Amino acid sequence: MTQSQTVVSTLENGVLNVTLNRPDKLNAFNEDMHLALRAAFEQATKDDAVRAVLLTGAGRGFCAGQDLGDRDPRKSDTKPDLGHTLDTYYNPTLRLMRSLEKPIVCAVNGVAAGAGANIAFACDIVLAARSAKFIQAFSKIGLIPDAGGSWSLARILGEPRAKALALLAEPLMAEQAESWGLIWKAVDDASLQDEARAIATRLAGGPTIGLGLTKRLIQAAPTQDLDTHLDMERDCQQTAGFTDDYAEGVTAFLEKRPAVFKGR
Ligand code: LHQ
Repeated sequence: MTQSQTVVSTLENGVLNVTLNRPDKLNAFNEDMHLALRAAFEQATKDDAVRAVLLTGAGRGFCAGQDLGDRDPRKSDTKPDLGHTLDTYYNPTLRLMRSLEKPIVCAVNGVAAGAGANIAFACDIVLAARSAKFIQAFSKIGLIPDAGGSWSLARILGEPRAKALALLAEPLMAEQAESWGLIWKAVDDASLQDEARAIATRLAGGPTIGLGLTKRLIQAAPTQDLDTHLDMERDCQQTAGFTDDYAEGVTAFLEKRPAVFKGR
């Protein structure tokens, strides 16, 4: 199915394939693309047939952040309210991605700049083509890293690397991003889509509720103490234990056969 030309989405084997599709602009965000990407994550949230998401970009780039052609200061007498832009476009999508209790795999097929890089870092398992690079381009135009970037960079990398990347806006190659723990894996360009699809398909055939609860726990861990977290693990394990997929997983183990999970 396709809701928009700027984001193409299709459902295949439980995987919602979501492709940013403005290749002549390196998939920079215009209003239509913002709304279409959000709609895709809304579908992923509501539709039980979606059990994993695979996000990538069409053409040679992943996403170059906000379309700066839409923001030409020479064509406006008033200063823009970028806080409103974040409230209206980026932040709802980021919140949907983080609260979606299904895995999001990201295949970074080429340059990821500005908000484009930070959308990738909000995904759960990020693979990048070896030739891809990540650029916190914001400081070049007087802005701060948005789309969750100042949060995820500080959390994942710590202050020294987060600050240098954000203040200098120098490109970070995929292999360096992997060695810093910012992404899961850098892979050969030619095998990126196959490797990412294999991971997404495997996750879509997994115990969706257990995977979603695992995502919730790992995201909650940095902001709570161990006691609180142990209680949360208890509650999530209780929920997981009530699923058909848990019964199937154990039965399959005892019967020495592969489990067939239904996502419930
Ligand atoms: C683009 C863009 C682009 C339009 C490439 N826009 N056309 C911002 C403002 C408001 C609200 C809140 O949030 C934000 C968040 C942000 O994302 S700020 C950061 C915005 N992004 C950037 O500053 C990155 C700008 N792009 C670049 O620095 C380069 O294009 C990169 C390094 C991404 C790629 O460089 P190249 O591989 O050399 O490609 P290119 O520069 O030749 O770009 C190819 C085409 O894509 C070109 O169009 P053309 O018609 O000349 O072929 C670019 O103008 C266009 N393009 N990024 N963000």
